Amino acid sequence: MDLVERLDSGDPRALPRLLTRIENRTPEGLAALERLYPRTGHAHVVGVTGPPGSGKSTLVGVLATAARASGRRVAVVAVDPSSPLSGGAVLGDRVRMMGLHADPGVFIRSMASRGRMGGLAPAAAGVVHALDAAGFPLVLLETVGTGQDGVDIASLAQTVVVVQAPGLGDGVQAIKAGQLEIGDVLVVNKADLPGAGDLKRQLRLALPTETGPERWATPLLPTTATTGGGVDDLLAAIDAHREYLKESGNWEIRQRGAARAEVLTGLRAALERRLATLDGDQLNWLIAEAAARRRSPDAVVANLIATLDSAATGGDSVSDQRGG
Ligand SMILES: Nc1nc2c(ncn2[C@@H]2O[C@H](COP(=O)(O)OP(=O)(O)OP(=O)(O)O)[C@@H](O)[C@H]2O)c(=O)[nH]1
Ligand SMILES: [Mg+2]
Repeated sequence: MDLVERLDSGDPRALPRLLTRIENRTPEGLAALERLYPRTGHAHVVGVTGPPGSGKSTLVGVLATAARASGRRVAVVAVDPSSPLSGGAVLGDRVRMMGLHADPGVFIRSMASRGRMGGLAPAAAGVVHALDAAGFPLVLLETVGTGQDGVDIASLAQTVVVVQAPGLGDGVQAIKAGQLEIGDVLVVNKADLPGAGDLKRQLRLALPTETGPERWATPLLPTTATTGGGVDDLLAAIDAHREYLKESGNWEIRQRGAARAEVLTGLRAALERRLATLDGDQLNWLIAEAAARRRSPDAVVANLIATLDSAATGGDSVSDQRGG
């Protein structure tokens, strides 16, 4: 039996092994993903993002507990857990503290972001697809909300929860950085700390005021993740957002957006890999030509496309063009 067959037969060891191969994009992992992909599209993927130390892992742990209480199986994926900045505990530690690890209805996976071939986004997408195909109705995806990867990963989610907390600097920073805009649900965590009320007022002012008949009104919810305070309301808001997406037709729109983002990211990566195989490092040579103002960037792009075209049809224009 291969790993997909073992997954289907209910072997609990199959899923983590499959995910390792998918994350590393081995031929076996990619072939498994091809077979699993038609089964995906059913999970509610919820991105939980926010600055280091805002309490994302703690919140994801109590959310998973609340979702289990409602009878759902839950998968949790933490990307780049425990940033050195915050000294936050890794997700696994939090989950162990909450006793979730003993629950077979909870599956937890941590992914490190550094030193990954081809970037984090394709690896995370593959992991989410596999968990979706494995039948988890709810997938919680923790990411630090800074940098391009954080934004890419948010596009995998149907619902994005943006977590802020007092004491991490100015809430206005997050507003300026555009981090709130990707949020379908905003959370002020650490509601037990002084400053939470002020932060909530600041964020409230930054929220769009006009809400048309069809628009989702972004909720702004206080939580105390360490005690579970406010978490039932947060889960209710997440579930309500799913209902809204389904009823408004936005579920399909988001899925198309996610597929589009994944295809374009993959295309870009494939293009870069192909350019890297051109002999004599033509890409860097042409970039140097553009930097030296001997060719325009547009001309360089046209040249590279022509080279890839002719390579695809078996010709070889590389040395000709370089000579000219
Ligand atoms: N007072 C208070 N502390 C909290 C709350 N939620 C989390 N914390 C604490 O904040 C610290 C960071 O929590 P984490 O859950 O690790 O935060 P994180 O956002 O996952 O951190 P990184 O993954 O490192 O970015 C820990 O010491 C938590 O115990 C809360 O509601 N109130
Ligand atoms: Mg964390």
